[in-house]
Amino acid sequence: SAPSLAVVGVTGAVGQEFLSVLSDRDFPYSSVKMLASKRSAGKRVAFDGREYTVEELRAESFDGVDIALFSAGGSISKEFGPRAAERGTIVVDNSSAFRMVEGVPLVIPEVNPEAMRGIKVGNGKGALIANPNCSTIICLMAVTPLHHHAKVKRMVVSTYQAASGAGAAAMEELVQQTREVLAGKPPTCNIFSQQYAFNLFSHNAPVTENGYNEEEMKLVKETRKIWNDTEVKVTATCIRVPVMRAHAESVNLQFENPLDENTARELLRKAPGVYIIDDRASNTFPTPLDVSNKDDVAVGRIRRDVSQDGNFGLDIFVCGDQIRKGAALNAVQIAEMLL
Ligand code: 11C
Repeated sequence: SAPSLAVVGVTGAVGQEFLSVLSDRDFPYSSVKMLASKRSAGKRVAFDGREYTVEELRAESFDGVDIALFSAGGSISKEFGPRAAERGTIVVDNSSAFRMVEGVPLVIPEVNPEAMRGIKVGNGKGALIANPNCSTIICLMAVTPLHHHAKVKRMVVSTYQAASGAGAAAMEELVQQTREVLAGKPPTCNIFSQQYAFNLFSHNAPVTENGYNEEEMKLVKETRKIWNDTEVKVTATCIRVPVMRAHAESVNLQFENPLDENTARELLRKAPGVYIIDDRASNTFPTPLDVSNKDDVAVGRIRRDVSQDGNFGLDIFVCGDQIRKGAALNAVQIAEMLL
């Protein structure tokens, strides 16, 4: 029979996207609980042509729930994720709370589905499964097919990250600031500490002791876990740009084995969830708007890195919808694999 579902953080940007992805993909369900903090309890949300009342999240909320999709921030996940799993619920968690915990699979279905082998709805056992950070998902969707062919030795990532990564309120702040700046008024800064419209800045995640911010270190650590490769060298610089909901990433690759750009293009053409926009003659390459509200990740600017010898280096440019493949879609694809 179809599984019972719960959506935790249902009123947030990713929570709302969970609902539209579940509906778009005709995800089978017998029932669905809409859960959020006390502040949002009582609100109404629409799903599949019906209205639901948002309930306050409690440990008991998970009794009888087969699959819970969480996107309510790391502290809620830490508090309620393990309690849900103890009650027999399989938790697909979008936060960073459990990603690096040993034994918790960190999964991109197109990349490492084997990591969640044995976890299934119907055997009465709960589990935690982590959804990677959006920048990691979007990057590895494009790079993994190349990695499988020629083995990445070193990867240098520079991101151009959208407002949506900081939530619905940040998206509103970008619109409000744009209006204010155009009207000659000082911009309101609530979510970010500095002007965002008509500007860009280093990602707002806290800077750690080594000088990298947490977002950058997620790309380093999560890539190693997902590829099950402790040797791969990864470095990243993450930047917030005034774009609404899709991240862009410039990726420089060094391979152990040769890989020419035509073979790379062929590999990417065949890769699931990836498509190519790479027309040099018309200067047409991926943009955040191309992929906004879309499932697939776009790749372009596929070219040999002239700073490296032979065919051991490539540069690519990748764009992916942060809320969809970067979060909600990836989590729902994980849930589909549980059935
Ligand atoms: C961003 N990736 O674009 C971040 C937000 O670890 O899930 C999500 C942080 C995370 O700002």
